[in-house]
Amino acid sequence: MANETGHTKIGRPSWNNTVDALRPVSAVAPLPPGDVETQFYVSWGGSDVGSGVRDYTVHVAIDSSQYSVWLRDTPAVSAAFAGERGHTYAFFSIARDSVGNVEDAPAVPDAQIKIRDLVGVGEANEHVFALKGVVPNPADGHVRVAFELPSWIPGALDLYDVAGRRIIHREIGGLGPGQHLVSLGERSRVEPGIYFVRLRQGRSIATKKIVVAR
Ligand SMILES: [Ca+2]
Repeated sequence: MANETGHTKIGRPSWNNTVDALRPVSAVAPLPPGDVETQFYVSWGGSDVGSGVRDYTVHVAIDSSQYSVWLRDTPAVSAAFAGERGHTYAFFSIARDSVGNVEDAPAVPDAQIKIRDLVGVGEANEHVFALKGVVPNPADGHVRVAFELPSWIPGALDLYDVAGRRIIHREIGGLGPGQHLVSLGERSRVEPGIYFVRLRQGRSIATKKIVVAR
């Protein structure tokens, strides 16, 4: 950048004569369908008129939460991301050019991926409504519940204690047809004891007594 007397203050060999007032543009590339792998590669790229792209800051939002910075000021254009089953991840990138112009955040994410809770493959088959139980059985503190859904109708998975109090509630609307394995104790482990798991989707309801062991 040049000062008033025309002397160059910052010695960038490839960019030292003209003022670059134009912001760069960038985007995260589309992501693959998240049916199987919990780890995937995110890649992005951009361009800039003037001084050129210096680096990128990549943001991520989990399940429609607020965006947070995943990678800050990185010159890289791809990185591995480790997600978890049953969650949706949305990404966008912000490019910065070599004189410090920063791209505006987009109104919608550049790319999104949903990592499904699939137990097996075979989505082409007909599926039924079925609560199969916990895996392993008796359950550990994570209480992984295996079930099958026939449709995309919204539903819920609930865990009740023997006194009938609901301990955990989990929406399962986005899972869709297929075999699923969902952990109810992923945020805080469930104490040992006897519980009831209730699966509900539309008018279908199934309940199973389970044991959580130490
Ligand atoms: Ca520029």
